[in-house]
Amino acid sequence: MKKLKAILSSVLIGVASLTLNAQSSTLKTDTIPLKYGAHRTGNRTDAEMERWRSYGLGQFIHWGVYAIPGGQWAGKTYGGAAEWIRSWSKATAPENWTNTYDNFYKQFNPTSFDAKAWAKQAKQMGAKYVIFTTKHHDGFCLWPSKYTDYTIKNSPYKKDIVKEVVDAYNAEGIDVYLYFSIIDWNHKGYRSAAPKTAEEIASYETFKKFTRNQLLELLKNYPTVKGLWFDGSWDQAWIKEAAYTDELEKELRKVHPGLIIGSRFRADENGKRHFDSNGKMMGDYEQGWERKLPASIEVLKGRDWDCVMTIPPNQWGYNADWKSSYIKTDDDLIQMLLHSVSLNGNLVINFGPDGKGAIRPEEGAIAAGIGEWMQQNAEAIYGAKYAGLPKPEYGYYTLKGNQLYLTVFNRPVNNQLRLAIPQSYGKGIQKAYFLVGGQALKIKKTNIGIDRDSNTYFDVTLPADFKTEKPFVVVLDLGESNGNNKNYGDAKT
Ligand code: FHN
Repeated sequence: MKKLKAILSSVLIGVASLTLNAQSSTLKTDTIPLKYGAHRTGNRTDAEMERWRSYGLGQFIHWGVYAIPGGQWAGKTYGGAAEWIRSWSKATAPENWTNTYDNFYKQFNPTSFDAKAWAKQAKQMGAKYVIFTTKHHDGFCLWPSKYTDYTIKNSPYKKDIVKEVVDAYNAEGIDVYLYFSIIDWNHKGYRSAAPKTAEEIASYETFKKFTRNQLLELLKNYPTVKGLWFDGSWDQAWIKEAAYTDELEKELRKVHPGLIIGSRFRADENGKRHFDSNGKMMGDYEQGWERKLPASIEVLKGRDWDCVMTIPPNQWGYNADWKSSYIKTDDDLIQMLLHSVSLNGNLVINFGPDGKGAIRPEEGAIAAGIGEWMQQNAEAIYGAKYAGLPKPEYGYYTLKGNQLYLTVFNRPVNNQLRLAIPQSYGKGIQKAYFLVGGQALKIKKTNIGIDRDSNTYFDVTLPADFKTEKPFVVVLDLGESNGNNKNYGDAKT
């Protein structure tokens, strides 16, 4: 009998190990061997990345010669995003349009530009980082690049705008990230389709060299920058350059330790962007959240991310016409900010200064509105994270240490914030008070009598005489959960 048992158990062990081997070999064959996949990035734990995670709010600035036409020219209106106006189709554009556009730099003289005033306004808004367009798809460089004549140096303004911006923002304690478009409509070697003939390949090589030179130049000229924000990296020509872009990324990181690069820079050898062929993120954070927000924490799978957001529906550069579309309010943007931070992301709000360098009054008012709110409530934003709780119907939770912040956008008519904390959370609410002013709020643990309910309910009472027209923050001090919400007895059914 003993012998039989031993034989049986060895057979079982054999079957188990066969299954395991089969599983691991499946795993093995499922993982695609990659030379240029996501081998360097994702989930960084260094100080630079921790800092990036704590920003909460950022500013994006799209500025270039496209701000001169501002979405219209010669009595005609361009239908697309104002910073794309150079690509106005021949059929609808003013006569000789491309040539007109390519000569705008000769009149680019932004006499109202004041980098210090921009930086002060951004600081007042509460931005912790700025992403600034060094060159957009048109190829016009706002720094005096040695590698092309199409730069600010050859405009009437002459001075290095990137330097002015970097210095002014750094002086306000704001980190700077440089936006850089891979698409460059001005460079002769640039192309969108992958090169095929020897001539095309040679020409594209000049573009690759140029791009590398410019990137190294930017990092050398502005050593305080924290990261590069790549765009226009979707062309087949660029996608097919996995070996080159992988090497270049390595080089950029080497010359600038701590550099932060999002998932838009390069593709793997199978042409996969953002995520490699094995689904791993190819960058320090997910850079695909443009004018959209994730619906839940699950879709993010633990990845870092930020969302870049326009104020009108889809205009990044200056568009003179803000009348024909919905313009987000400061409350809209504060809500998006809370949405982002509550899911571990940063929100970056875009500004498009005009051709003279002035930030339009509407954007100024929005920045001031957000700033006013941030000055009182930023504690719920900077360094705050996903709270590990389901989203409450009143607004958004953010968490820092043992403090849970509830930013209320939807105030209940009965003034009772009923907060359902799952018992599995392991913590309960001990104290509640307004972030602004610190007034203590009445709090009561409530058994609302739902059978087999896995939540503990806390009713926080808002004073009836409390009036506000803005979202407000209630701080909830967490402590050890003092016992589950005892049911009165589950019914037998
Ligand atoms: O084409 C650009 C657009 O003009 C703008 O710069 C945005 C900003 O994220 N990026 C591109 C579209 O993804």
